[in-house]
Amino acid sequence: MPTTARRFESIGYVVHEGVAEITLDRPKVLNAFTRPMARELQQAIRDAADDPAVRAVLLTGAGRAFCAGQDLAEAAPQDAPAPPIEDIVRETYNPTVLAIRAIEKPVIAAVNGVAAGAGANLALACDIILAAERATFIQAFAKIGLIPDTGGTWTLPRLIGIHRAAALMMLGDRLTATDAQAMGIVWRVYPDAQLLESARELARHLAKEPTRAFGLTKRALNASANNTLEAQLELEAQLQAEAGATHDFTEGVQAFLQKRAPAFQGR
Ligand code: T3D
Repeated sequence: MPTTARRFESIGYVVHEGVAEITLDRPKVLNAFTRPMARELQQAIRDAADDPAVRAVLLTGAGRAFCAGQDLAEAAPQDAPAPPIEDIVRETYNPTVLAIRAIEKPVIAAVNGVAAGAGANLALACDIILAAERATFIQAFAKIGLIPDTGGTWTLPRLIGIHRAAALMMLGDRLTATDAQAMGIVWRVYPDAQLLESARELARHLAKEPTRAFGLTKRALNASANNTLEAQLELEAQLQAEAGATHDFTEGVQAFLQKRAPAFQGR
């Protein structure tokens, strides 16, 4: 199967076997976010959304870290006035989180090392989080007098409860991958050397599944945060109508009745 790649400065973007693999690639500063890197990541997610050959997305980091959050040299330059902090949040993090939640394809985070500040909350925005044994998650904002952003105050209390979220956010403790798994943040933990191949395997598996239904599942999960049960039940009925009209539904049922493996096409 052909591999396509797009050139960016601060991220890698490769499409292979239905998977867009995006690599945060500023390893000297632990893949810390600059505005240009965020713009590239947002473009890469748009590319993945628009490309029918892409049916799953994998997000990881180059080198020993996943992402150390905001590049503090950019946020607080020594030789120039600091840019308005809220502009950084609005331009760098908010659109990135919304893009990850909006793309109707599964997004897997392969957290290969430390995920700090916005880097930790970027991982939380993804659909499935895999982690290397060496990975750690740090709500590092407390250490520098900021509040958690990148959607962390929305996702983390929903995942682990408001009190555990508050403790992590106020103490800034390092959470190990196994503790994050025990709390329900991480789906699976792998030995360091096996993480990337395991994540690729999972992404390739998802890319062959009924990915249109996964997109609709994601839409339902996104909406569940604000819906009443009644509204959510009605949304499920509407989305089920869309799923029921797909090739993949017909194929899935036929394959079951004919006792063969289904060949899903994501449509
Ligand atoms: O504008 C705004 O700020 C609003 C947006 C906020 C969003 C946020 O993400 S705020 C939180 C920002 N992130 C942090 O505060 C984390 C800072 N980094 C660390 O605490 C540590 O680096 C880690 C715990 C992540 C890892 O520690 P360690 O000991 O494994 O690595 P290190 O030696 O600290 O870092 C290695 C290099 O990366 C080092 O550079 P050097 O000395 O080799 O030239 C270090 O300065 C650089 N680096 C790490 N994190 C950042 C960074 N450079 C710039 N910005 C970073 N965030």
